[in-house]
Amino acid sequence: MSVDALAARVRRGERRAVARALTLVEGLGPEADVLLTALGPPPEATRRVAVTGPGGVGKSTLIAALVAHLRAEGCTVAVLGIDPSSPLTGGAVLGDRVRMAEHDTDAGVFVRSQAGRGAAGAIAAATGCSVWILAASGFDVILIETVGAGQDQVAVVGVADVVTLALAPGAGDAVQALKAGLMEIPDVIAVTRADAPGAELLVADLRLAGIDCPVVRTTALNGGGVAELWATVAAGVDALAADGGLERRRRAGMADQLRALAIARLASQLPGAGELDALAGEVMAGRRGVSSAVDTAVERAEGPAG
Ligand SMILES: Nc1nc2c(ncn2[C@@H]2O[C@H](COP(=O)(O)OP(=O)(O)OP(=O)(O)O)[C@@H](O)[C@H]2O)c(=O)[nH]1
Ligand SMILES: [Mg+2]
Repeated sequence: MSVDALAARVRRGERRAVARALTLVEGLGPEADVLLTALGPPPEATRRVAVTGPGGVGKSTLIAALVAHLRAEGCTVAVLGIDPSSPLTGGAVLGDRVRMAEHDTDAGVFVRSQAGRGAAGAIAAATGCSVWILAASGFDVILIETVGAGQDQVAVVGVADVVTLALAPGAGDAVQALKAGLMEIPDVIAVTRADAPGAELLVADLRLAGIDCPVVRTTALNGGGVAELWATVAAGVDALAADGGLERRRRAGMADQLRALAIARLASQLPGAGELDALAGEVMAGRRGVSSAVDTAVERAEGPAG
């Protein structure tokens, strides 16, 4: 099938074409560029929402509840799960599939898991391209699940209009990370498992720490707080859209992805360990300075990039 034919089928929202297009862009090769160009800019109205947070806090359960809420409202939804690269949490993929099973036969829901292995920049770029395709195929809402709560998250969440941080009772570490500036302040915080002891303590903790973004308590298992969470998230996107901030934010997210990819490419083009070892020897023997050795390393890196 030609790329133009694939693009046309993606625009009609044909599921198999969407799946194929996603596989294509995950490779980030030249065909991905051709496909995205053929698709053209996707509709702007699609809401792109990240749900991020430490492992096991209830992100997938919350997303399944959001999907149910959105479907009841008549919205179509695509879910993009970024598989954790950590072997410790690698089992989450299957769990996600099981929890989404109730939506399996619903044509208004599309679920895709994406490998999270590789450089943060590459993951973010692949996610950005996937979001582009899902938006082009006409979904009203795209939900992106990512595990993590540190700086490695920043690049991935850059593809979202609104970032929801999910925190469960007992998430003292995450509150510390927020306070210390190790984690970007999200747009919205969902305190998950609000039925469990400690939820009020966590909310109080966040307030004490001076974190002033909206905080919504959710009990995804019975749908509690899910409508309120969606209303808060949607209001966040609408507020951005109203003053032109949405376009700026999406462009900044794209710039972040390009920067991360460029850094990853340059890093991969640096001379190998042997060459660096030889340069180190010259520096240590006093034959040249550190700065000059770095110049040489960078010159050699630039070579293949043309
Ligand atoms: N009591 C209670 N348990 C919940 C709630 N939401 C999720 N859980 C439980 O929390 C556990 C983890 O839920 P997941 O949705 O898989 O969490 P996750 O953040 O997606 O996990 P990873 O993808 O592995 O990081 C499961 O056993 C859920 O049943 C809730 O609202 N209340
Ligand atoms: Mg999950």
